[in-house]
Amino acid sequence: ENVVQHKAFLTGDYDTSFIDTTPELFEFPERKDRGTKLLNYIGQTIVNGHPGLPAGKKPSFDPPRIPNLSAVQEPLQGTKQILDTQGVEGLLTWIRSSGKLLVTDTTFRDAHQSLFATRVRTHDLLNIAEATGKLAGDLFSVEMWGGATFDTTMRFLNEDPWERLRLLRKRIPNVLFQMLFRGANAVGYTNYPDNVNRRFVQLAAEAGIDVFRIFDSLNWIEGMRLAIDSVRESGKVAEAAICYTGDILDETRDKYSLGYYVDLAKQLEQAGAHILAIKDMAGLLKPFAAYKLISVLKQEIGIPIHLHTHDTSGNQMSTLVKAYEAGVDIVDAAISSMSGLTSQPSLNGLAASLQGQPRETQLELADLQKLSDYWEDVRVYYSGFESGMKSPSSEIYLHEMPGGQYTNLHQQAKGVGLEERWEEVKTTYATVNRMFGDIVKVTPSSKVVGDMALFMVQNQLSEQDVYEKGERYDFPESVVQFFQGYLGQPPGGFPEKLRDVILKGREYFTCRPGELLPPADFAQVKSELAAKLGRSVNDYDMMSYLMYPKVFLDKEKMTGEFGDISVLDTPSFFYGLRLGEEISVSIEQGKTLIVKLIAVGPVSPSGTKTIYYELNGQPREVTIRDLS
Ligand code: 3PY
Ligand code: ZN
Repeated sequence: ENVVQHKAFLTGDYDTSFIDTTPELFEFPERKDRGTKLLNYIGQTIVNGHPGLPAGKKPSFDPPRIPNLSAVQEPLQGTKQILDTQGVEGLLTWIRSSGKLLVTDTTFRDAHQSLFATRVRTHDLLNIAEATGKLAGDLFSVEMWGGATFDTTMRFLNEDPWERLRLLRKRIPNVLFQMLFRGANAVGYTNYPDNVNRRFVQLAAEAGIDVFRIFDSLNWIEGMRLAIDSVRESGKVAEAAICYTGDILDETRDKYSLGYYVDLAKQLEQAGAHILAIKDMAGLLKPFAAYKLISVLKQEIGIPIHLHTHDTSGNQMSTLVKAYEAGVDIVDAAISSMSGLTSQPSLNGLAASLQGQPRETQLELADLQKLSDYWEDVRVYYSGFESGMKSPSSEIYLHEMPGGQYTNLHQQAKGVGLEERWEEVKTTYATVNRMFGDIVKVTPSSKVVGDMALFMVQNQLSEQDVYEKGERYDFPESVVQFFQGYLGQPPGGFPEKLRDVILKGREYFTCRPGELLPPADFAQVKSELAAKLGRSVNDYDMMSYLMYPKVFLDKEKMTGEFGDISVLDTPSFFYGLRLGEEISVSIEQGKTLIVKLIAVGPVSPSGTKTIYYELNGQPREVTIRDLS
């Protein structure tokens, strides 16, 4: 509120001292600037493009089909109400007696993480959120947070991950929200101090997460206990995961045997897990192996079992069906137009497969189709981030790369000029796994394997070269830290010869990294951050900063420069505007900007271009540096 809007001013109820005693009335904050900031962002995107996408080539897109929801009955009642009214034990009892195969929809998280490098914007999630809650209200949960989303929302989309969570929660009041939590690595790539992880869980629970899928990237149970306890303390559901790798049916490969997984599952149950997840992040769990594993687990443990897989091989619908036969309680799937390949198997397909069976899903095919229509339309906005994979690939059994990593590593390889050598990167990935002693590969251990593979390809190093000439090379920081023990301990320990080559005399440890990390001083971090940003900060900001200090500060800087760009539609966000194109941007409730691109000037001698617009009918121009 500034002076001209002040009630006292409007009613003439003031004397001149009012002006001296109320200086804040003369602060005209950035509001008057919001239009210019947005024009700058659009101009910047037109001239220099969005990272990873070509500049100046905005394709034509039809508006997405958003389902009409007038026939849906309110109020909505779903698993969220069961948890909120009956608590975790009530929910577990309900799971056991529901009489149907329960389904988690991963479309909002793992599907796009795995298909196009986690680039889906909150804007596109919000447009289908209400329909998801209403048309798929019988879902067990919606996986919509965690994993790589925390990083990418800030790094690539200039969004606040917490805001995404809050906004979705408002629109989907009836279905449990689920996140992927990397144990001691929270939502990052490294271990964080214990008090940071504990606080993260509390904040996520407060902001709307109900089910925490907790895993450790080396299946090291010591790395998971603190997260399990924190989730239990927050009154939410602790779903602890065994990460599946190898092949329990292959008797020549006995490191990850049936016995290994059963033992791990029992330990997790004892550690307090409410639900056991089988996290098959690379899609290696073959149909008959799933049948065997789940049949045995059903006998050996008492908690419900939730199966997660990726369909890279094309085999995983069969895996879900065999898991169903073995009595699995909950499975993950993605809306059909966002399913398959490195993503999850099709939710629509699964619902159809089980129609008429004793534990059919009770999800309506016609309703799921409407959700799929929407995503079919929206997916094309992101095609620049897809890997180009066109068909299922059994190569996954050779390189064992997690679905969630495939497109990300592909982007990373492209970024360092190795696009042409992608095939080599994949085979080297398998070599590195063998060199590391055959480890579980899932974030962040998978990133270490990926970093080492890229390093070897870039430096033309064979396995032999690493042992023979390794002392001449500084290996990537992530690889060094891995061998020091910062991600925990792999089953069977580290290969010593390679550790010596990598560490070059540096120390390593075998205790839990959290024991070595001093606790964060939250009050101090907050005041430091407030000073850096010149504004007050809350615990959510603090947590984003603790997870990703540089990424968070860069995001804040971008916001300072361009304002809130999450309000833009996705094609305009990625490609700017075409000449003559007009868009309407709702910047807040009841406030809309109409932006039209009139002309783009030539490059000036100083290397800038002038962009001519109409903003709400008024001519405006901005000057943008051409970085090409
Ligand atoms: C993540 O940690 O982001 C994953 O999806 C691992 O599978
Ligand atoms: Zn996954």
